[in-house]
Amino acid sequence: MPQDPVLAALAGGDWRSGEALAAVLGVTRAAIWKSIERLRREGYEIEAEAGRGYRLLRAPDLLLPAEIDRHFRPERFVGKIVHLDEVDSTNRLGIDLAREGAPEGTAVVAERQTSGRGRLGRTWESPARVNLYLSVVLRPALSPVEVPRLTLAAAVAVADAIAATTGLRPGIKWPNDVLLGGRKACGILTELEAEAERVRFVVVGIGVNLNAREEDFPPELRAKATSLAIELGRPVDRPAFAGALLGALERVYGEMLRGGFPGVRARYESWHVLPGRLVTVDGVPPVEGLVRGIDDEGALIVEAADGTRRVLSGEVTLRGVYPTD
Ligand code: BT5
Repeated sequence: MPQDPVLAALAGGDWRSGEALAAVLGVTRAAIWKSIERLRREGYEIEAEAGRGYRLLRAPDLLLPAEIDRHFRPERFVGKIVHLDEVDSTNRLGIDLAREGAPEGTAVVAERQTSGRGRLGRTWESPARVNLYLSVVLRPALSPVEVPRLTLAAAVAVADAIAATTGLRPGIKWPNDVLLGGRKACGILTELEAEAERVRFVVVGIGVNLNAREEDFPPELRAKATSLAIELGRPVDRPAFAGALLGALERVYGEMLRGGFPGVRARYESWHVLPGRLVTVDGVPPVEGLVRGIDDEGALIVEAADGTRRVLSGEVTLRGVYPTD
């Protein structure tokens, strides 16, 4: 999405006169003033002084599309970002937009969710203005059974983005929890609409705890949830992280379309924390054993007492990572 031209012209933080802005952008000075007023309403602090013009002092700490755009140059994705202060669920809105024909890469971000969705009807805690709640519309040429691999690929994108922007070392717990220091920092929920053999669209929903403090989580979650800020001891730049994540997602998604899951498997394995651990995977009956790793289809390989098992879905319980629900 093209950045706001006035904002782009002020981005360096230097004084720019109204006259010069109007000339460069080919609009009237009144139009410049209108843009300044709109940016201020969005929370930008812009100083104005007679004779000198305008100067950008501070961008708001919000996930505004213009701020995310500064950290994301789309190649495959359409680059449209819908930003809301509050929404029930970014996935719900993403699905509605996809049904209306939203192109691939359309993203929804919100400062707060009132009904953030986890898997299997669970809830995703979504406190206001501290984290990232992001949903991206994808239209991959995949069959529905291949879609869970896309969720694994999204976990790789999150881990890559965390490592690249903070230097922290995240871990992925199969299938798609991203952990920091053994606690959950991110959850991914992929929803899709499909015909028998063909996916119509996929909405990949990603919740990343960025600047949440312990007290932003309900008490029962504090022992098993964390955020980038808790781990780093300082807040992170939320729009910069969102931009980095969109870039990582676009890259991993491209690799997935070119080479299938085998193309991202090695990167997944580099973050995976389960190999060599004893686990129980729920199901009827549950599978218990030693994790060997994953295969080319993203299935978890577990060495059980009665032989090697391929697990395609389920909740993994592991002592010492975090207590399960
Ligand atoms: C997930 O579910 O981990 C998927 C969460 C996906 C959330 C994103 S936010 C943007 C998009 N829009 C949505 O409405 N959803 C997606 P699951 O594996 O079922 O894990 C849910 C469990 O994680 C809960 O039952 C809690 O125990 C725990 N949990 C809830 N909120 C959390 C948080 N903010 N941080 C860490 N753990 C949390």
